[in-house]
Amino acid sequence: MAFDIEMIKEVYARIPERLEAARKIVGRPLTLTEKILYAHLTEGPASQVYGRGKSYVDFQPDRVAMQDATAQMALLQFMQAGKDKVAVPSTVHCDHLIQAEVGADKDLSKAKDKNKEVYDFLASVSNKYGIGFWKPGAGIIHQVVLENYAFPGGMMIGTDSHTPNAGGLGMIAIGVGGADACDVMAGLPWELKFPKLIGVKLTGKMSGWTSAKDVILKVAGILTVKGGTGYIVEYFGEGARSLSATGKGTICNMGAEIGATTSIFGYDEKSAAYLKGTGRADIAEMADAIAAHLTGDEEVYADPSSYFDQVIEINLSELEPHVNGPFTPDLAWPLSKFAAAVKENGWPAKLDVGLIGSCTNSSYEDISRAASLAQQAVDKKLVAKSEFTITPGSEQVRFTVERDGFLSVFDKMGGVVLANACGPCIGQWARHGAEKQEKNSIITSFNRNFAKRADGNPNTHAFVASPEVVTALAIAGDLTFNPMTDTLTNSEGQQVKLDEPKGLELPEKGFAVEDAGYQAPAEDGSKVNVLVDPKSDRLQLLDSFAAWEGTDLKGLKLLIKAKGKCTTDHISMAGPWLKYRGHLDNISNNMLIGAVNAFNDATNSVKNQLTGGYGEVPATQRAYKAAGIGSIVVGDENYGEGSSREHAAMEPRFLGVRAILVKSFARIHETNLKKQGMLALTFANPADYDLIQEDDSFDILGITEFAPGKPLQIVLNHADGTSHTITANHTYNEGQIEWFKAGSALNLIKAAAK
Ligand code: MIC
Ligand code: SF4
Repeated sequence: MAFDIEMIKEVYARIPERLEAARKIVGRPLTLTEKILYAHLTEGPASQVYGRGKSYVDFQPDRVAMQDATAQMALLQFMQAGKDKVAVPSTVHCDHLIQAEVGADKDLSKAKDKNKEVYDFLASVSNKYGIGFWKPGAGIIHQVVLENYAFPGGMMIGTDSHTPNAGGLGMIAIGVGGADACDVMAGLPWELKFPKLIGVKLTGKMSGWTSAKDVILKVAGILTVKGGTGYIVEYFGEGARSLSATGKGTICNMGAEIGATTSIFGYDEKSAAYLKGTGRADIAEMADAIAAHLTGDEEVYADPSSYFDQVIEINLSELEPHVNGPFTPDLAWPLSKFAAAVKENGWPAKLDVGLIGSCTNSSYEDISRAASLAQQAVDKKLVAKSEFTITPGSEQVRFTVERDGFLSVFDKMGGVVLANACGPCIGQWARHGAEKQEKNSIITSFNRNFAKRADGNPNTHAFVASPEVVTALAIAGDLTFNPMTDTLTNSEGQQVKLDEPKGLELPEKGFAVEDAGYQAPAEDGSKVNVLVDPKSDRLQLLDSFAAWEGTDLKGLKLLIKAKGKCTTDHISMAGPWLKYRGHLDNISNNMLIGAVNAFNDATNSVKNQLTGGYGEVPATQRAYKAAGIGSIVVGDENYGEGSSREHAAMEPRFLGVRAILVKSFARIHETNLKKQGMLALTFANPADYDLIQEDDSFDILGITEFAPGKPLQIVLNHADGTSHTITANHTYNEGQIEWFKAGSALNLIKAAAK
């Protein structure tokens, strides 16, 4: 239906010539990642070698995808860019704003009602500017993209950190902020620092309880939440070829949890089968014709350590199922060690809820394997002890698994099918009793498990595992149950054991769907009006941020010194705040409310240096803004980890924070800050973090000579009259410095359109 065969033909037509140029210039065999990146250079055939981890490079992505919670800001920015139509095929997916409460139908119709204004806005902007629109209920962005748009050898960006899901089908797919999407839709190049490469060699073959999810759960344990920063992860080997395309998608999806720029698998028979299974036999045929270009060179895979910056090897035949958590996705436990970890750490062993599905794990294969366990529970007279929910990733998957009887099996087990949407994964979960903040455990087949993420309760211990393991543990109602070794007592008092899960990669009768939920844009959108009610509390047209005043920044107050993990969920919480994603002023009231203040270990309580009293972070910052005083935010390692939401950068910018000074940044967030005209700085000496005191004010010096590679100096003026001068590094290149000077990257586009 919605894919663009002509565009793919063009991409495939230029690949051979581009790769020949790249091979000549680079002078050695190429990884798959390099092939796709070199085939998408703005400059055309490569004229130079780009340094991994060094060179900023302009790319020309083939497509853009946006989900409703980030599309609002992306499109509000695009509306200012002065263009009639998007320059590359783009889509919007309505998936984040649907709250899970009782079940799919009722929840969906309630969401349509509640979010009408936002959906109407997104539908009309899409219609006007030539953007494909996927209605609420159509599915989750990454699943819909995999089924309809992803193609081997392509390159896309998406305003969501799990965009890399499309790497399962051999595409370089990267999560970005809305401002980046706006650039590409406006026809500008997209800039990325040429990534370093991690090679993951998969040998052997999985069996039994192990699934693709366990590969990434294991990799997350090895690399940690920071370990992928600045890298693309390329998977290869006979083990890789044995995984289904959707299993590969799961692995790439969750590469976001290790901070990787993206992850990718080469084109193989499984990719071809998935393309055919999803109605794209023509693309499979085209890909077959250039198959050698859609995977890394043989020499590379024969001697990976000569070509990758880091190599990991995993033997799938020996890989155990894993459970990761709580509170962070990189705390990896092999199933055989998990029960002991639960007991030793005092985590609640009683499992309250098991949740399967989401953009990470809702393929036909996942659902069929989980259903085979649910069927066993029914056959063996086991009554599931935990609540159980199923979130299909798309209407096409939902329709097909319903047709094939899987949903009715879950129903017999007491499972509730939720809407084809993000739901509990992003805190859109009206979980009854969560407000009591009781200590409890849940397990999901999702990707993230940060504190408070699913239900807002800081005491919910969330674990992540494959849908199979989630289902088995939900049947047992007990986190210490190991389905591979333990038995359960059934309703007749007998001891029974669950057999290994079984499933099918693709439906035997093919996929089916009645209404996939797609709406094509108008051919000529010039007559379409986009209305934003000035009184709306959900949508607000944007004003430009002010240009830099041309001087060093002096007398900035410390707003907060954040301690420990500070993800985008801490900086701009999702859940109840998702409703304000199109209204910058309103959403700014959640700024940093989840960050822990290093001086009192409290959240949302910081000292107001003007009054000496303590107040909420947004209110304190609004007081500085009203007084015309700038401020600074100090943070720890991997600041801004997690989501692509640029609200986490726009809110501080909007409220008058001038600089973010941290030990290290997560990639997407650092770029988002730069795009919005903010100073994103790192401590040259991380121990200087300890010098920052609660009553400090700051002078940032050297901005008048702001230049690539040249550090800035920051004077910390302490309340007792003493001071320290520290060095702050930055990664701005020439172009990015211009964004800073103009006040934002968008201000430059606007100026050029005039
Ligand atoms: C997430 O998984 O955290 C989200 C919600 O999908 C975000 C995007 C957002 O905040 O809207 C992401 O991963 O980028
Ligand atoms: Fe939605 Fe969760 Fe996937 Fe993000 S990770 S796109 S919130 S399902």
